[in-house]
This record gives sequence, C-alpha cells and structure tokens, in this order.
Amino acid sequence: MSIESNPHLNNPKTLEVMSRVLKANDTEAAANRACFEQMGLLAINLMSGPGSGKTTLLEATAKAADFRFGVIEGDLETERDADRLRAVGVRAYQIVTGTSCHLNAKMVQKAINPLGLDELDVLFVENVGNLVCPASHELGTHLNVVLLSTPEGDDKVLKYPVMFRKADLVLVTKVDLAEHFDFDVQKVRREVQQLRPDTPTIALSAKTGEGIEQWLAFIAQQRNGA
Ligand SMILES: Nc1nc2c(ncn2[C@@H]2O[C@H](COP(=O)(O)OP(=O)(O)OP(=O)(O)O)[C@@H](O)[C@H]2O)c(=O)[nH]1
Ligand SMILES: [Mg+2]
Repeated sequence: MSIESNPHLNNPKTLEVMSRVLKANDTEAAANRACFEQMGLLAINLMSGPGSGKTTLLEATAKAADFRFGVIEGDLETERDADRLRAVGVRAYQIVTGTSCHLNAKMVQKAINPLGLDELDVLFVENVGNLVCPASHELGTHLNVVLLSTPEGDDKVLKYPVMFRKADLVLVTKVDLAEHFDFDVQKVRREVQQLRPDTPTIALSAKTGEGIEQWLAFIAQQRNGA
C-alpha cells in the first residue's frame, strides 16, 4: 500500500494526533532550552546515520578540548557509548530508547538531572544513529551538527535533505578514508550550500586529527556568541 492510499495517514484524526505530539515536544524542548541557558552552557545535538563516528569524535574531543563537557547518549539498546566516554573521563548518561529511532525533548529532560549540568561548559546530545527521524524532533539544543562519513558516500546530502537543512554545521568524518570511497568533499560542501547557504562544512578525521582544531574553533566561536 502506498503512503498516499494509506487510510490511517490520510485520516484527519491521525494527522491531528501527530501534530499534537510534535507541539507537545516543542514545549518540552523550550523548557530544556531555558534550563541550558540558565546553566550558561552551549548544547549541541549530534545527528548522523549509524556508525558515522559520533562517539569517536566525542572521544577525540575529550582529549583536545579546553572546555568541560558532558554527553547525553541515545541508542536503542546498550550502555556502550556512555561507557566509552566514561572511559576517557567524560560525564555521560545513556538513554535507551527501546524501539524509538530518535530522541525527543522529554527523554533529554529526564536525563538532565541524573547527568548533572553543573560545572559544564558544553552539553553534547548524541542522537540515535539515523539520518531521517532525529531531524523532526527538537530537543532544545542550541545547535544541530550533522555528520556524514566518507564510507556512506558523497551523494547523501540531497538524498536526505530534511536532516541537512537542519544542520548548523556539517562534519565530513573519516576523511582519512576519502580516497578509498571516491568521496568528493567539495561536492558535499556545494550541496550543503545549496540546501542551506552559509552552513559551514568541516572535513575531519578522528584517527589522524585532521580538522579537529577547526571543530574546536567552531565550538569556541559558538560559546563566545552563545
Ligand atoms: N578510519 C576512521 N574510522 C573512524 C573514524 N571515526 C570513527 N571511525 C570508526 O567508525 C566506527 C564507528 O564509530 P562510532 O564513533 O562508534 O560511530 P557512531 O556514529 O557513534 O555510531 P552509533 O552511535 O552506533 O550511531 C568505529 O569502528 C570507529 O573506529 C575516523 O575518523 N577514521
Ligand atoms: Mg555512538
């Protein structure tokens, strides 16, 4: 059955319920934002397909950063990503979503107290690995950073425009592997500009350290303006 002919999705009642859920989420997201501002911290939502290097980037950030940060992790199952970050001295709280393919504002709200935001400068939220759903659910963070790794292919920006239109920054990750995957970073830069002019793209590698300084400079700049 096509989406157009699915009676449930065309049903006004279903549409009304979906709209109410999204509105309720926006209210929770606004409360989260107020909390982050009160604590004086910059909150960044990291989104990407599974395995593009979000946790590895946070591990590399922990080694190089001159600011204090905590992480709220989102995965369907396991505590693995939070454990990886704790192992490098980062305060981390794991949200297990079960069947949900994205975090929502309420989940983040529930994680705030157990994580503790005091004495932090930056909060990263590592969303569930998925290049579609997380883009439609505001969390109250100040910035959306979208990662695209070179093994995923350089054609993804225009194929997943909903996600890339939300990006305040695009990170091309695993750039050390670019030549093996015929990945054209300039093409990605152009297509990001096409969707959302003035959005910067940084190519980086957590393995070689390329681009990490630029990533840290971006965060420093945002903290000064935040
Ligand atoms: N060559 C190379 N491999 C990388 C780089 N960054 C991450 N990886 C590898 O990519 C794999 C996935 O990395 P993760 O950091 O777990 O990816 P993730 O986005 O957090 O994954 P999920 O949380 O499952 O969505 C791991 O095997 C990493 O070692 C990089 O810069 N270069
Ligand atoms: Mg991860």
